[in-house]
Amino acid sequence: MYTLYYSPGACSLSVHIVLEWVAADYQAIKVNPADPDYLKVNPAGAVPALGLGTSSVLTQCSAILKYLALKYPVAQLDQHDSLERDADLARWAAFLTGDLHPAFFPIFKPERYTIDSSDDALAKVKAAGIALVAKKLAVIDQHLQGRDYFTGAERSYVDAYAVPMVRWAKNVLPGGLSAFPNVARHHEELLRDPGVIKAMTSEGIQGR
Ligand SMILES: N[C@@H](CCC(=O)N[C@@H](CS)C(=O)NCC(=O)O)C(=O)O
Repeated sequence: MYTLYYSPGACSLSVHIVLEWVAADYQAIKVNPADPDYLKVNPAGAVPALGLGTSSVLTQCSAILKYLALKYPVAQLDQHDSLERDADLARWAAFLTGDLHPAFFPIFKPERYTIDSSDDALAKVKAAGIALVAKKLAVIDQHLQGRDYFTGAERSYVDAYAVPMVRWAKNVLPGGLSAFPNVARHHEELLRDPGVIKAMTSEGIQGR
């Protein structure tokens, strides 16, 4: 049995969704990433972590999602039908890990991005993060034009990966997702998915 270590609504939600999509046998444990006991599981102090039921623990969201997708090929979340599709999936996983996710860090943890602890300085850091999130979402919005999912007509693990981040964006951007109609459509579709609903309900978070 797998053990998912998560924080409600964090990027770990994507692993929770994929565990549902592949119908894995798992337990989910809510943690505070800074808790000293959790640091023994993931010394980086971040969720997600996935215990494999052995002594091994996987960390890094994108790596865990890919692991599950490859482990359960029948779920078809990482189809290897062409080199181009492989590269496309890798590209979007990298974009979410390296571009979109870090754009939120200044919003959620502004004190890490300035040594000025005044309210004004922190507000400016947050504002910079909000502008960056909007810039990254615009790239995704353009890509999703005419596509149901990131790699075309069928869902992949990258679609699950986007769920928590788009949910954050909806909450932190002044206009929500109004400037990103394709992202909004994709997100609303995923929010109707039974696996997404189950994962979110189990984390005690609302879809909206
Ligand atoms: N590169 C890591 C980042 C994980 C990460 O930053 N997770 C956030 C939640 S979305 C977290 O646990 N943050 C705790 C902290 O930074 O103190 C991954 O992709 O797994």
